[in-house]
Amino acid sequence: MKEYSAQDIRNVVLLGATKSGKTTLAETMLFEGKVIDRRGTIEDKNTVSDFDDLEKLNQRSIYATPVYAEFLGKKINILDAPGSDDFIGGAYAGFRVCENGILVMNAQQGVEVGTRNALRYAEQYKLPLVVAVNHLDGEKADWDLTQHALKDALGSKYLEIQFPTATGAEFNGFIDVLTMKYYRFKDDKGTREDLEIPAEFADRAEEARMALIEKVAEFDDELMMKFFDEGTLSDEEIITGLTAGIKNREVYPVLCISGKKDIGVKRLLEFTLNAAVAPEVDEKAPAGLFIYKNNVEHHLGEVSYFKVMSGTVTAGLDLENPENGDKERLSAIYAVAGTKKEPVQVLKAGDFGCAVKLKNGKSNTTLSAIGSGLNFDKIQYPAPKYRCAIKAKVQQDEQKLGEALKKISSQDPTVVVEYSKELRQTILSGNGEQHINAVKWRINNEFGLEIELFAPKVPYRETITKVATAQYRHKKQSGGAGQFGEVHLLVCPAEGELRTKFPIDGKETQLNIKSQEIIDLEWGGKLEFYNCVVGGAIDLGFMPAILKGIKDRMVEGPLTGSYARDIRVYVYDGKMHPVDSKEIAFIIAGRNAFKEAFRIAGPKILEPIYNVEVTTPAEYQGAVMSDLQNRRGILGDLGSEEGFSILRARVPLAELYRYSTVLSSLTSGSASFTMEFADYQPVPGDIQTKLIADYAASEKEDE
Ligand SMILES: Nc1nc2c(ncn2[C@@H]2O[C@H](COP(=O)(O)OP(=O)(O)OP(=O)(O)O)[C@@H](O)[C@H]2O)c(=O)[nH]1
Ligand SMILES: [Mg+2]
Repeated sequence: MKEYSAQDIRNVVLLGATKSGKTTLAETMLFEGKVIDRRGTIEDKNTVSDFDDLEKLNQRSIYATPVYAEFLGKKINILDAPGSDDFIGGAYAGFRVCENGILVMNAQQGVEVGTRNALRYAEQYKLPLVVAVNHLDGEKADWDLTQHALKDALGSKYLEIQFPTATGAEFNGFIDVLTMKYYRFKDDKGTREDLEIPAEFADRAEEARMALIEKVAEFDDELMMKFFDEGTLSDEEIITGLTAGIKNREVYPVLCISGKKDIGVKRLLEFTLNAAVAPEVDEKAPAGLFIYKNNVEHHLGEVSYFKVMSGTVTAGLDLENPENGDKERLSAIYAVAGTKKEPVQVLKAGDFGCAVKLKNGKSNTTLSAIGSGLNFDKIQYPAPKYRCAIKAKVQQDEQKLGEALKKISSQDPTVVVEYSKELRQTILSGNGEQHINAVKWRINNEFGLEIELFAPKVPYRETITKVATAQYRHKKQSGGAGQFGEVHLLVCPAEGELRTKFPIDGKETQLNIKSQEIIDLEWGGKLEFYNCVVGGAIDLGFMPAILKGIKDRMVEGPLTGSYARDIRVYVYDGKMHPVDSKEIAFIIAGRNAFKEAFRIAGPKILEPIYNVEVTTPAEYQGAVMSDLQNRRGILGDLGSEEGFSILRARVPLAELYRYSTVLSSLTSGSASFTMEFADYQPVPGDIQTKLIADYAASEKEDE
């Protein structure tokens, strides 16, 4: 392969709704670029891009796969991203390493949620976009509807470059108003005739060309003057204006294709190559690469896919990981088109490649020239939306499962695994249920482990609502040294002003605070501890032991074993023994007195509440709302945005398990949502009764 410098490299990510035809288009681009001489299909499971077992099984892309083609003296690196929201991590890699996007649309579906999401990302990551309307050969393809919906979605950025002469089975070509030609196709191998525009399309073509000229004149003052003077622009001027408009993201040009029938794909490649921006990099600077993906592949082992961010990378080069100082030799480097890996000697800044069996080869890692200190920004993935608990079917596999999960999440950083000490569960999070099911498949098939996925426990909290007192005497006489400690304490909710007057044993009693400790608990909320002991009934030295006993008990609240919070404890009396009083005795006495007082102080279970924000097409607003209410959600204010409703609600976490899946089926996959922890609130009485009964039953089981 020729060595390419940045000015001859274009990096393009394929975006768009799932099934819009990105992988099929990538395949056809490879065919047109003569990288392959036969096209595979999704149905035959033999495309270059979807080569992973899981992708073949699901007949959809799950990872972003790089391919390339050499065309018009340039190298185009194409990243075929997954369209499904469940596998959106791959698209995020694309935003990080590509300077351009092609938004693929399905003319049989119009503007889909996936299309809208892609448009949003393009805005956010400032990607110049070319829109390819695909599936025009499809039975249900409708150009007018698609065009209409696109105009709506793109607003003033909409710019028609091509329109089809027919759709559906008759789709065999289109009019291009930039070249003013009619391109007609004879077969599905891209064989093209370049013809004059037929008379019946002449007016429409003229009209679209005029709109094009008017639009591009806006992007350059000189062009605008010329247009005012002469009423038109030359081909060259149109291209100058158009290229500027695309680069500045002032227009999204719309082209026509069928990736499946190889209609318009070569023209799309040509157009994109002319319009796309080159990477802005310095090949003379110290070498540095950024790994945006890694994967274990048949016969190769671990493959790390990278973009050269700076300098020149050669086979045999020594680099280092700037984060841990590890040295790494790139013994061989490859240009990649899916499974096809061609060894090369040199890859210059801006180019894509891969290396195998690197020690520091994980996604989101920089390798750079030793001592250069170069460290490139990481990919910022979206927060996971689906949580579940995971365990091995057989206990002995737990360790192997831990290793498998570690491997999977290092390859796919949108898979998040954490052990919750509080819940005593391993929590697996991802972008959606399908994403998690894909993880399950890998654990079963690649690691040979059987697992169970289930609803994670809810991190409840416990607190009290009333004042209560209790006393406990711990006494133990066993042969020689005995143990003795007695504690009298009072508890009340840690809210409002600090009280010191309470009825104790039927008598209004004034407590004198000698010392205090206010503790911010690691699990949220407070413990306030007041020593009010009079007349040296308990030595000051035993106070830490009493506090320790109380804290121990707060780790496992008496109602459901959840953390307790927001409690004031006043130790006001007790007893010692001159010989047998020791720390352990006061730990036990403090713990038990606290437990007893807690039980009679109107204990309450608190549950975590989340702020949920759902964006849904307005037609589903009612369904989404009533579903949120069924989840004990309290609806907040309602917003709207171009046909979409934005619903906000406070919803208990306990009701949010599998919410992404349910929302998706309620809205035919057209809504998206975010959730964020808000605060803790008391659970309703009936739920409290049930939680206490469940806990009591599980405690019995454990005995
Ligand atoms: N009729 C028709 N079908 C197409 C065309 N392009 C793709 N398809 C079909 O549409 C389906 C989805 O195509 P893919 O290429 O997998 O779509 P994708 O955008 O990569 O989908 P994800 O990987 O899920 O994001 C397959 O069955 C293709 O054969 C096209 O131009 N015309
Ligand atoms: Mg795909």
